[in-house]
Amino acid sequence: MIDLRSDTVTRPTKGMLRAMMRAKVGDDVLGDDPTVIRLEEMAAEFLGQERSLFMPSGSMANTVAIKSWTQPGDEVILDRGAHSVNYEVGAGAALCGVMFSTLDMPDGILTPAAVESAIRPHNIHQPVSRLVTVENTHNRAGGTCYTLQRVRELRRLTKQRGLLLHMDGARLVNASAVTGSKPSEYGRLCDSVSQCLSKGLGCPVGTMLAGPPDFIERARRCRKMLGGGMRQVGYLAAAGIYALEHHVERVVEDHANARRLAEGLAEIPGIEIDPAKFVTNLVYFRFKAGPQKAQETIAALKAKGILIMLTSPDRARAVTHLDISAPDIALTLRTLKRLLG
Ligand code: TLP
Repeated sequence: MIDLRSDTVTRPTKGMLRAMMRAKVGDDVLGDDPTVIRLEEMAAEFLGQERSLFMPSGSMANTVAIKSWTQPGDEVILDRGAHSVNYEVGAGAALCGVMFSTLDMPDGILTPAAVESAIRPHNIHQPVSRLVTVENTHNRAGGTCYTLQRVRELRRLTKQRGLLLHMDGARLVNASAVTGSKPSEYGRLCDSVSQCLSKGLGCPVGTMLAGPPDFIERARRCRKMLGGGMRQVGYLAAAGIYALEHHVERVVEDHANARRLAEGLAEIPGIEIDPAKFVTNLVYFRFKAGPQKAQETIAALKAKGILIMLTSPDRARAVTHLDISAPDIALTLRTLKRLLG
């Protein structure tokens, strides 16, 4: 099976499984799981913050970050294509009671001018602009990356105007590999930052949410409220430790495979793609013949053991990861060529 639907589909490697089997565990809700404590210390340093918290998912990390920074009625400024707007089941509204003020950024990357235009004046009639969220890399925009300089500019603006800055860093290690700026350098500029363990880093589950101690204390209570307090979770934390030690640098291989894929797709007549746009592990493309051909092709690929996800009627996403090799990409391209030829 060549599963390109997402980088969330990876299976633990043998080394990771060994680390999980050997983990020393306790009860993390009672605060005494030694492996979780170690992972949280490592991730805090990795993300340039004082403390971190092991979350069950990236979605819960975003919700908990929003809930820990805001009051109901506050406004959160973010890109219209953001994961929190599109794929978190309305949690911002339902669980945090916040309004989303969405900006239309063509590449998903917020500019200080756009954010500034969305900040509300202090006025008794208006919601309070409280939080800016940036997504790095930006999923729906095709894995676009923030430069450190851009985050610095946003940091300056949010500080000046009394707002907070959260980074949804589900794929921050991928952004780092492209820009050369460390996750800790990005993290230091934000009030809170997350990094998923279950995507490019290859863990079965988990996301680290990092920030200052008072924020992490609120986040811990909030995670418990949402039912995300976990018990002998050191077995999963051990996978996270293993991933931070062994799987960070290797994401460049995923980027190289995504590049091979994007360039190969550009040579297939039935496909529309600008390969230069994809610099990380996410590749989006369109079937020129429209939705029916798209569906038929995806089904025919599936019958041959190749899984790709449609993200709209004629648009698909293919994601490279730990379980995808260069020969897998070559086979995918050969099969697609035959199907569309
Ligand atoms: N993204 C998933 C789907 O939910 C779309 C995927 O397959 O890409 N932030 C970003 C930028 C994400 O892409 C995702 C997952 C999350 C947060 C949420 O992570 P999980 O799946 O752990 O809740």
